[in-house]
Amino acid sequence: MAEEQMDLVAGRSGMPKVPSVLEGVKTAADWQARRRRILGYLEEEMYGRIPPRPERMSFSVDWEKPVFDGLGICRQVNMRFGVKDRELELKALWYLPAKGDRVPCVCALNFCGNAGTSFDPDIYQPASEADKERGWQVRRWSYQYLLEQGISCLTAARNDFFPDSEAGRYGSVFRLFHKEAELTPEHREYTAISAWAWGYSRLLDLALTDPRIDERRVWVHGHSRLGKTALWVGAHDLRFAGVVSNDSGCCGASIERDHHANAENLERITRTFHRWFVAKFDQWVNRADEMPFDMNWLVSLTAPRPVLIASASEDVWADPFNEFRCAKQVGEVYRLFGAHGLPDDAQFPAPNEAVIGDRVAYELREGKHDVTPRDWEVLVEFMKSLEKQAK
Ligand code: GTR
Repeated sequence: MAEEQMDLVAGRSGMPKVPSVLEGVKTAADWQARRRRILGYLEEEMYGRIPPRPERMSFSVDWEKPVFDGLGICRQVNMRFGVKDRELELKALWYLPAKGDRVPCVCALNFCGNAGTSFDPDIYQPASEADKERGWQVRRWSYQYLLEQGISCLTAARNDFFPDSEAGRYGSVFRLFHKEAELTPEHREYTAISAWAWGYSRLLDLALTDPRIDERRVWVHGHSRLGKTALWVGAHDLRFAGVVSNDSGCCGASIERDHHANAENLERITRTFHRWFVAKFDQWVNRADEMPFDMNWLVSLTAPRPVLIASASEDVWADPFNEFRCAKQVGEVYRLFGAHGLPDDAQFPAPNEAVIGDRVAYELREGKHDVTPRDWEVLVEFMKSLEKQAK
C-alpha cells in the first residue's frame, strides 16, 4: 500500500502528473515573478479578488479580564470598518498569555460564533445565534493550552464577513465596496472565500495593535472551508508568518487529480457552493486532469514561510492522502529558498503521526473532520521545531 501511494506522489503510476509550479523557475528570484502570475491567475480563475483595506478601521475593547486562574487575559474587541457612508461592525475575541513580551499569535476564524468557542457568559452572542448553546464547539478551541504554551489566539465569526449562503453577499464585506444591485447571487466574482480572507487580514491588523504580539510570528489557522481560506489569505497577506490548513480538502490542500473515489470533487463542490468560487471555475468540472494547475499551486504560495497541512484519518471527503501528496510536492518551492519541505523519504504517516519537515509539516490525526486538542499540539510542536532551527 505504502509503495503504491509513493508512486502516486512521484507521478510514476500512469496517473496524470501534478503540474509543477516551477515552470521557467530556477532561482528564488525567478519565483517572485512566477508567484505574482499564479496569484493573479488563481484570483481570476478560482477564488476572486480579496477586497482592499477599508478606508476606516477602529478597534475598541468592550471588556478585558483574567482567565484560567490568571494564565492569561481574554478581551472582547469591537471592530468597526468603514468605506464612504457604509459601516461594518463585529466582535473579536482575543486570548493573550499573562506573561511574555513578544508572543506568537494565531488568527483563526470560527464557524460557530465567538460564544460557541467558550462557555464564558460575557461573550457577545448575536440574536441570530440565540438558539445555539454557548460553548457548543468548545472542543475545537484549545485556548487554555495555547496560553500555557505562551501563544495568543484571536478569533471572530466567519459569518460576520460573509454569511455562508448564496444570498450572503448582501450581508458581507462586499457591501462596503459595492451597491446592493451588485450583490446578487449572480455576482460570483465576489466570493465568500475572498471575503473571509479579508476578515483574516483584519484580525491581523488588530493583532498588530498590541505591542505584546510579535509581528514576525502571527499565524493564520483555518479548518475546512476556512482551511482553504487560510491558504488563500496566506498567499496574499505576507504579514502572516505561517499557515495552518486543517482538513481543507478539495480546493484547499488536496491535489485534485486522482482523488479518492469517495472524496469531494469539483463537480460536488461547485454545485453546492457557488458562492465560494468565481463562475469561470466551473469550467473544470469533470475535467480536472486538464487543469493547467492543481492545489499545490495554492499551497506553494506560502513558501518560504512555514505551512502545516493537517488531515484526519476518517475524513475521506477531504482526501488525506492527496493532502499529503500536496505537502510533498510543494517542497520543490521551499528548496529554492534553501529549505527542504518534507523529507524525501517521508511516507504517508499512520494515524496520529505527524511528519515535521523543514518548513513544511503534515499531520494525520486519527478521527473525523474536526479540530481537536491533538491538532493544536502538532502546531505547537511545529512552531517549536522552527524556533530551534532559527537558533
Ligand atoms: C463541506 C465541503 C468541504 C468543506 C466542509 C467544511 O461540506 O464540501 O469542502 O469545506 O464543508 O467547511 O466543513
